[in-house]
Amino acid sequence: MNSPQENHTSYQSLEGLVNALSNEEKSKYTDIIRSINLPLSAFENCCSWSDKGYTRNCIRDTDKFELILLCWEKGQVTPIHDHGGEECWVHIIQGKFRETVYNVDDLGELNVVKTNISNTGDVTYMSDFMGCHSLENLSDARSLSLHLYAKPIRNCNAFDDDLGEFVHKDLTYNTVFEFEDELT
Ligand code: CSS
Ligand code: FE2
Repeated sequence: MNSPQENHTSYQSLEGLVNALSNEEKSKYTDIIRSINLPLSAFENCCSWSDKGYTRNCIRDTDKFELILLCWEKGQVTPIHDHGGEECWVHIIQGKFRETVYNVDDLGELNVVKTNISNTGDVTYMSDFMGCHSLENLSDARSLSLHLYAKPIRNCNAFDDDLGEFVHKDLTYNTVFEFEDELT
């Protein structure tokens, strides 16, 4: 069997990546997201940072998919959350992350199913049938992760530690990137 690298070119620009995601079927998304080999500089205009939490920076949002760059200060972490019924691929652009996967048992208790450490270049996949998860920047420095959702996630359920239950959460962007040929 051919490796993804043999089947697909490595995407040399963000625009090339976005075009591939627009033109290909969802069944190709795992191969595409694994083939990304972009320099850090490709993402520098998409970054924003906040002491309040990781930031969500939109690269492209269509009816079919959503590609966002998450920017993490040291120690920042997501709440435990699901993915609104959509598929989620994560490519670590820079840094080291811990993913903790949970399921909810018959009593409504959250149980850890597994933890997974990802480093620069690693790709992970998540979907609601696998449970819910949290992601944490374990690096001693800022980190970047690229997230592909198909279709886009407009909202999800996130665990509220104070309430001890999941709450509905609308997902928003900190920044929206515009490609040069789209600037007016
Ligand atoms: N689902 C989270 C990131 S961890 S996959 C989000 O989109 O904010
Ligand atoms: Fe997630």
